[in-house]
Amino acid sequence: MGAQQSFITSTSSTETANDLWRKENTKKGLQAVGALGASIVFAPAVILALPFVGAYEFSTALESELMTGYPIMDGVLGGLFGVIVSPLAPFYCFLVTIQDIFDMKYTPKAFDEQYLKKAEDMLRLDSSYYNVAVTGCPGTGKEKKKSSLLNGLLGYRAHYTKAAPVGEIETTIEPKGYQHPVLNKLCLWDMPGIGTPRHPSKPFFENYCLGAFDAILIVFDERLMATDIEIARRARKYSVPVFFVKNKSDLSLERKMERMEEGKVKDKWALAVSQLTMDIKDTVYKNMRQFGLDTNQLYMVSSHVMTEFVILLRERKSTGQMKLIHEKVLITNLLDTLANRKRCNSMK
Ligand SMILES: Nc1nc2c(ncn2[C@@H]2O[C@H](COP(=O)(O)OP(=O)(O)O)[C@@H](O)[C@H]2O)c(=O)[nH]1
Ligand SMILES: [Mg+2]
Repeated sequence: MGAQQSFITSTSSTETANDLWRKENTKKGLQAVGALGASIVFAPAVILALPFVGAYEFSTALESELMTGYPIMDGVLGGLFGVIVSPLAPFYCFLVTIQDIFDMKYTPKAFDEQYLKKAEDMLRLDSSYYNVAVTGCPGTGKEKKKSSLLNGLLGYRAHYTKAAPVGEIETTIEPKGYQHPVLNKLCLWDMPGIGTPRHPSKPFFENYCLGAFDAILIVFDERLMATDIEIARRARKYSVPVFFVKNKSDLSLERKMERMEEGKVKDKWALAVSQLTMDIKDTVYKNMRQFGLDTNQLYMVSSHVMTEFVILLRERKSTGQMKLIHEKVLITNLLDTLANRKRCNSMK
């Protein structure tokens, strides 16, 4: 009792959010059974002890707090009180323990100047910028997607000289900040893959001082991994806003459209988007709800579409013809969140 639910940090890179959910619930189940067992085993001792505890507590109260004015009389009352409540005590202990096991309590960390200093020294992070970390569990080779999204947000095509390197093998070794070419107070950080042998998930958040960023984008392809959940939970402790971004939606839509019969569907793209939304609702959205994460911050995008969209915005050309899912809304919400955050921080 009293011990708060702690974060389970020993996740492996192959562990999915579903695995973590099962693992945590099994642990909670076992803890609940343990609490029930302890309540049963200790019930006789608690029942016998409570009248004595009551008598002692009441009789040794400060003189000004005595109810009758006589310690002996108060002791008798305390003893009687103990007799009355003692049968209920084991139930009470059990209920409090259960509540503790199943309640996820998050106490936000207070703003820490030293932590920020550490991030500034280690990453050469300039806290006068809006710093956004682009992270995500690499999963298998096919699930790689982070640096491309970062390039998309910058409006850089893959092989542009200033773009972050992309490729089928892990190309990001150390965190690297990329200043936005238009919004020049915005710096997007390409982070190494979480949970790779080089960067095991446990110290990832702390190693890279993710708590010092202004926002974190957790990029995934088809499913959320346990380490993605860990990052989001830690971010919540540090009050850093998190955006969950399903990337490579163009590929997912293509696969869906290929399966549709020719001539039967009027707008294949719209139908594919609604099918993809359903898929995401069944998987990622469900995981986010299970772990109490803000499902409003779930976006489906394609890096390639994002790149072309940002280029058109930069060139002040019309984007009306583009088939966007959440590319525009992601940018809008990210910028709004960043602006609000700096405004709040400057008021502190
Ligand atoms: N079709 C498509 N391919 C993508 C998308 N995002 C990334 N890729 C491809 O995935 C591969 C690896 O991407 P990268 O960004 O380097 O992954 P990272 O290691 O997670 O940073 C590259 O070949 C990209 O072209 C996307 O939105 N659509
Ligand atoms: Mg990369």
